Amino acid sequence: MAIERTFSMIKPDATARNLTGKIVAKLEDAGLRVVASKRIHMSLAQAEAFYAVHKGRPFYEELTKQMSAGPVVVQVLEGENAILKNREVMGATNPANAAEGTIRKEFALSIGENSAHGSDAPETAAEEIAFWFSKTEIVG
Ligand code: DAT
Ligand code: MG
Repeated sequence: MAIERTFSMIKPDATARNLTGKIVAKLEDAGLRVVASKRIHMSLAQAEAFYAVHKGRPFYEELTKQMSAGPVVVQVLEGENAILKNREVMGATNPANAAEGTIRKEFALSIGENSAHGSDAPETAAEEIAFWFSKTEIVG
């Protein structure tokens, strides 16, 4: 299996409840390594650009408002099969469907305020990493 990099974000609902460490611990316990990390407060325009793939969906406005409403922690994770592994540790988008022990099962408040983001494929991982990080900020 290949060593991959993926993009991860701890969302405003989670930073507001001081859950950053608990979420990172779950990722690290699964064998993922944080090779870049920063806390930022994105603008509405940045949220709209980052989530442009969802433009036109009924939840787009709520989503972009929530993502720019408070600080987030953006991260690059590295490890075996990191893209899928991160998605597994996060759990299903809707916390009602998330498996026991996952980030969203334990911490998410709702389908919108679901505590974590993770890239869903190699192409989106590369795009999302490049959206938030320069090459020199990633230290493997
Ligand atoms: P994921 O974050 O699991 O990749 P997604 O890409 O389908 O899910 O959607 C991006 C985010 O948009 C998701 O984390 C929360 C929000 N969202 C998705 N579907 C929603 C819905 N039906 N109602 C409210 N928010 C939703
Ligand atoms: Mg997604």
